[in-house]
Amino acid sequence: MRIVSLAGGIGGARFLRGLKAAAPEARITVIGNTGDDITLFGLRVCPDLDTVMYTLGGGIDEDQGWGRAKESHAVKEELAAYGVEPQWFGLGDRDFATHIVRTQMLAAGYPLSAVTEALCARWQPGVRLLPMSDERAETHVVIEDDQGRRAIHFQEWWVRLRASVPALSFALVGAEKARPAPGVLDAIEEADLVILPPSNPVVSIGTILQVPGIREAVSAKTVVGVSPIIGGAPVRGMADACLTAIGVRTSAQAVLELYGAGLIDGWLVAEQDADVRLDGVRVRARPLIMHDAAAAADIARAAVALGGELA
Ligand code: GDP
Ligand code: FO1
Ligand code: CA
Ligand code: CA
Repeated sequence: MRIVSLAGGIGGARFLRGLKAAAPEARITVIGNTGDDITLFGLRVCPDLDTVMYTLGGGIDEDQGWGRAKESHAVKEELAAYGVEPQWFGLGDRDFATHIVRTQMLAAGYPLSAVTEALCARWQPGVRLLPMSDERAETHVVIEDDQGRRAIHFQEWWVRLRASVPALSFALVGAEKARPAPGVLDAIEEADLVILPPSNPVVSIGTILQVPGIREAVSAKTVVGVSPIIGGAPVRGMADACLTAIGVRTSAQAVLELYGAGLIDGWLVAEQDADVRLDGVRVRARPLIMHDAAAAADIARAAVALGGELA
């Protein structure tokens, strides 16, 4: 069986760990969000790709959900001692090595997809991890504060401001010129099932779907989604601030309507959201909190089973 999953960071990565356990025989291709990517200190950082790679490869900081386990911060402290900005983004020493390798390979002319494959040769995530695009397309957020109305990088809004200033809108800068990375459209076309994990519907899944051609390719397949919203709130993170910015309520119903019946065939919701419905979509209620790897595997098993019913 061939499964394609779009994925953001923590929610996507934890679900994928469950999917590997639930479908050990499946060939899984992951299309990762690169809208969160940022260049810092001259280094290219790809938070969502790295979160998937480290989580599936056993190198993640489990409590934090991003960055490396057993991390130290000597380089960050030294940069701060020079007064170098930004100081609001916490890159660890071990993580720095990943960004150095990536930046060196990009500078040598390798596309991000080839770089990601090279990094995964070390981590052996057990899935094929593809960036959504080799072209740069970064999410920016329009905000308004005492400095007026301006657009800032998504990471500045998310990490420095903790989404405390309302987002007026999001823009994927470079989206028109972005093409799906090599292998992305073929993987979708060849898939028996496409799964939308419980990733941020706006700045993770929504971003991937903005790469020209990806939404159309996914819509042609059997697609099962897992709600990242339970009982009117995100399980973790600030997805509610992202949904509010695009005029969508924070509910499993509203996220399903955002994706739409044209895209989604099956929708897994938590038991308290069992009343969710949409014509053309089969809704199933299940415990959806990924307390641990076993819980994530149960959710993934339910997603694959629902996909099997709908195929
Ligand atoms: P990020 O890139 O690190 O923000 O991660 P993702 O985009 O992959 O996922 C973030 C989303 O995952 C948030 O909207 C959370 O509500 C959702 N999420 C996190 N943990 C869980 C969980 O255990 N169950 C469900 N259903 N959603 C979760
Ligand atoms: N998230 C934070 O909240 N603070 C950080 O300092 C931070 C650093 C960081 C470094 C590398 C990396 O791969 C991820 C990092 N994240 C950090 C997480 C990440 O930027 C965001 O959670 C996601 O991009 C939002 O989806
Ligand atoms: Ca992300
Ligand atoms: Ca479909």
